Amino acid sequence: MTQKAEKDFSVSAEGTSLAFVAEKVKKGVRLDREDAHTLLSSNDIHLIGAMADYKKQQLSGRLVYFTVNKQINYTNICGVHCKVCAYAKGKHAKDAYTMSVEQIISELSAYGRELDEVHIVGGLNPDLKFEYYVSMMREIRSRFPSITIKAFTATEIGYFAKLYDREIKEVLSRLIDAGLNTMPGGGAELLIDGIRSELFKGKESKDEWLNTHRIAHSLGVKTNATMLYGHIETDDDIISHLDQLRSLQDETSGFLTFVPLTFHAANTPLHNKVNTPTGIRKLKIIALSRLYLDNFPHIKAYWVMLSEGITQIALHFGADDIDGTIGQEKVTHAAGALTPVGLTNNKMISMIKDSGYIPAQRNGEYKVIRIYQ
Ligand code: V47
Repeated sequence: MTQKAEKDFSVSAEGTSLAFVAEKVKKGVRLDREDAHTLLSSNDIHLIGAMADYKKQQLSGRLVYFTVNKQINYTNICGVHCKVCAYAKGKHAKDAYTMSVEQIISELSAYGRELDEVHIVGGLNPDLKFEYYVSMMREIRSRFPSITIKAFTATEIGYFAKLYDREIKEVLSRLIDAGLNTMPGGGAELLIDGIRSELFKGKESKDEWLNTHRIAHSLGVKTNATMLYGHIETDDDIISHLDQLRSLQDETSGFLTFVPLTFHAANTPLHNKVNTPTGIRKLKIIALSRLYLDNFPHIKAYWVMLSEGITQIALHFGADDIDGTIGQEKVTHAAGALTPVGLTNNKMISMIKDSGYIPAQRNGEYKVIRIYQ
């Protein structure tokens, strides 16, 4: 839905390269890589925010979306040792676990009928059978018929295909038949093979990650895409990442939301070896995402990784979604996140209202459940 932005923005820095980018934004001209570099290297934070907010309001008006959701991490056992991860365990570790399908149902049942979405993701555990995942989908669907099941990153789907010797299309089709609705955007990390082999050894290549999303889109499954930043990447790597996602979206229109993820280094091999992004850097990344990914309907400010305060400001820098209540977040908290592990519905609503926007409660496919005027 394209709407007219409520207000235009004025350009304070006439004649600069950022003013040139601003003119393109006003005219609706697609940004190129050089424009993206200009945005990332500029300190005119007010103009960057105004541009991104203008674009956001063209796409979502004054609505900001949130969902009442629960994250389920069904296992922390993982055969791959990503250097960014503090969550994965070897199978003999004393705190290694795998949830049974009954345990998953019982965790969800504790939330009654209130949940709009369940977000399921886990480690690459070689000891689980494919039937475990199928029955997980089937049981959740039968017990919670109207919930959106957002499950399994492209990394997990690719792993299932290899482990169980099936085509990706077949893996996805079985899971869809059993109840899967959408896929989360995890595992994208940075779509740069050099970075993948340095930090994410053993994970799929960037083209494999993209191709799994291509196949999901061809089966009618909408997906998200993430980007993990704040480790060893350059600005050019970030722009390449966005560029590849924009091209795939031109081809399939299957992405719903882009989710920039801020790296947390505690308890990982990169602890004390990287510079944590500053607040301004986080806001520039959100704004760049909104402006560059002109074909993505939504940009998510993930409060768990940004902090609640920066999330509210991010709503003025192009984000139109703050994810959900979550229940109990584990992956980022294992890596030192200081945010709460979950938030209440009322907190979500007040964060959005206090930022001057209108909260829209949604399910995982962006069907609006309630607007809080
Ligand atoms: O894929 C791992 C990242 C992702 C760390 O699709 C880390 O709506 C920061 O994908 N510091 C999982 N990040 C989370 C994710 C996600 C979250 C919220 C919404 C959606 C969505 C997706 O977390 C992993 C990895 O890229 N991650 N370790 C860390 N130390």
